[in-house]
Amino acid sequence: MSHDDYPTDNPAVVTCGLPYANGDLHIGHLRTYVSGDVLARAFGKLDQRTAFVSGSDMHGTPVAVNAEKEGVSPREFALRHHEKYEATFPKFGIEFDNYGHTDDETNTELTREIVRKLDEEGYVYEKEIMVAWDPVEDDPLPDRYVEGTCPYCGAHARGDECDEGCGRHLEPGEIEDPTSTLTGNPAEYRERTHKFFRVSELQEYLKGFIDRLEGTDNAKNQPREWIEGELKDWCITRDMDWGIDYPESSVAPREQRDRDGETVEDSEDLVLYVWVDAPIEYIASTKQYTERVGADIFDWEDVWKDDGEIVHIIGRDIIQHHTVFWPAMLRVAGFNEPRAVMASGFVNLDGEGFSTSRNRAVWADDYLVEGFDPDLLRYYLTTTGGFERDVNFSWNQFQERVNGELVGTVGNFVYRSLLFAARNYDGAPDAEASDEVRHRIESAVDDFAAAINDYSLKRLGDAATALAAFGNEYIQRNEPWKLTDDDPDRAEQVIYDCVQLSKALAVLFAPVLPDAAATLWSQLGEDGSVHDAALDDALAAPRGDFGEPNELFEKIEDERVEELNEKLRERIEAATSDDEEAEDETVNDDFQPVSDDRISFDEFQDLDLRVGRIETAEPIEGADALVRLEVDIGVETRQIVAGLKQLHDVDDLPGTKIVVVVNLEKAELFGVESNGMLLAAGEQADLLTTYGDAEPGTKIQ
Ligand code: B3M
Ligand code: ZN
Repeated sequence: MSHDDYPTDNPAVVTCGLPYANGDLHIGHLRTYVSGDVLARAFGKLDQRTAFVSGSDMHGTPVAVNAEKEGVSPREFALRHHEKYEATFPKFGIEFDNYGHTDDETNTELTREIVRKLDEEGYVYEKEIMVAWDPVEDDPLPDRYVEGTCPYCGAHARGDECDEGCGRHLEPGEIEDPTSTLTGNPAEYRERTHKFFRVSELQEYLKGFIDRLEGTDNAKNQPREWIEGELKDWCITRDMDWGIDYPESSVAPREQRDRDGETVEDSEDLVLYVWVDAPIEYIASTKQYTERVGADIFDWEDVWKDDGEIVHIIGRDIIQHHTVFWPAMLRVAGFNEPRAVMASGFVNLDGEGFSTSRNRAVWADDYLVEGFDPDLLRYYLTTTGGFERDVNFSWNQFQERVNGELVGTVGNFVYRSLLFAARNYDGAPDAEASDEVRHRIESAVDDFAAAINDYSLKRLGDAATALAAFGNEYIQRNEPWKLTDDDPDRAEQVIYDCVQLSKALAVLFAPVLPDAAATLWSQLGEDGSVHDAALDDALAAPRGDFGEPNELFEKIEDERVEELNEKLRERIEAATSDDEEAEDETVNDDFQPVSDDRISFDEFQDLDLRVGRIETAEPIEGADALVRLEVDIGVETRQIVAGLKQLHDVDDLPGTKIVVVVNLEKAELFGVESNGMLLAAGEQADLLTTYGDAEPGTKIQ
């Protein structure tokens, strides 16, 4: 089945992945929300009826762990962050039609209803499984309470997600060598009874779904491997008390056994896994919107139960949840399936990942305090790279894009056009648009609509910037300032064209640059709001009178950029030295305790460790972190797969000397054979190398 082009007669819902209500927002987080807002506004331009919704993700261990560290209740902690997010988004022009949260009544009720339905349809069963437990504290260790090794790729992983390696969702009990993230205690496993959703029975449905799915290529391709492989059932309950209770309020039998098989008293609660109730907020938030505006304006059931266009905008690390578990739930519960999933790359800062703990971030609040217009950041995030690609942010690159494109191309064109028009004609001269300009605007409008249908926000922004570049070229080529005396009619014609182009720019830029487009619209003396104007208005006649304009964008000076870079450096240094001081005073409890079990020298000798040199390195397509390396180990060249992509610049790897375990059994990662393992320290995968000039092949002893 292929879908009709936008605009369709059906209502649409554009959603953004729900932010966990557990910390401050930085500009990297804003990428998906800005993108959602741009798409929703662009749909509006096409006259596609749209609701733009999201909400805060209040439950789960990402919130519970941080609340516990702060010593406050998860509800109080999450609500505080929720309120902050709700206030921050509009400051970046991100205007949700509804922004709720997963702990509110609408979502709680809807979640219970949907889970009850899964149960009634026979898609839920109970199973006894071994789950991680802190034996010292006698506490269960669900999801982010535990970390260890991914059983699929060997990377360091969180309890429910291989966030540094293959990106897979991990089921309870799957993680190897688990330790508690709070106490550092090595975990043990205990038997518990949990509820499972029979995702495996939906394999045929999901195969069809993924063929129909639109959006970005990563979201359409990456899940194939999971869907076509062994599709496992999904554990939908957790040993926690923060979350939504399982609808029947208790799961029987509730007893648990300790290691010796003794039954011990059950003091823990069981709630739904956060990934069950989180996406349901997409529906709940739409429902709240309907409750507010009335079903005649927007009916949530039309979209979710009848024919609607559901578009999810998410980070690429949560593709599996949105293309496997979520459509499976929707299917069984009798709801519509998503039409498209757009999965974005991450945002890096000066070439490295953002780091909340190292204060290595440009915080949303900092950006606003610096007094920059949100439009500048929106433009940068939308048009710097394709949606799937990681985008690098640096103040220098930011300056370059703002000064070059927004000030130099867009601002320059409209300012000189409107100034000339105001001074010579008090507004738009009396003329009609030339064929050349009319056709050029028509083709920009076509590009804009095609970009929406291809889910390419970059192309959408580029269509407008290219039109401004044409405007500059047009005014330069026609030199109206030379014509006013000799050929006044021709001068009027040229300037009218420029005013028409400016009006088209206001319409086309409205999704990406909502503030600047609104300013331009009023500079043009147009009635109403540019945000209510349709795409066709790009070609409607400019209204008439207007006075001298102000510049739309302000140039960012070099000194300003130096200042901003300096501030960032100082902040990172301060955070790093705080860390060092803290480490000096106490034993660093970030590290796992050293095991009491010793190995013999013979056992150590079994390990064949060699010096290697990376010859080539290339990212493995579809895998978030994995890189395929060819490594010279003296006696031969080996192919090794390692989780380095997000932590190192892949192009810099060739030539690096490394340490390789050469007698490790072969493994297959993402369908690529790995013949050996390289050694690296810690989460940043700091590569082990040699101090002197030991040649590849040299044995390490
Ligand atoms: N709260 C955030 C994340 O994993 C998570 C998204 C939920 S979307 C339904 O990126
Ligand atoms: Zn993995």
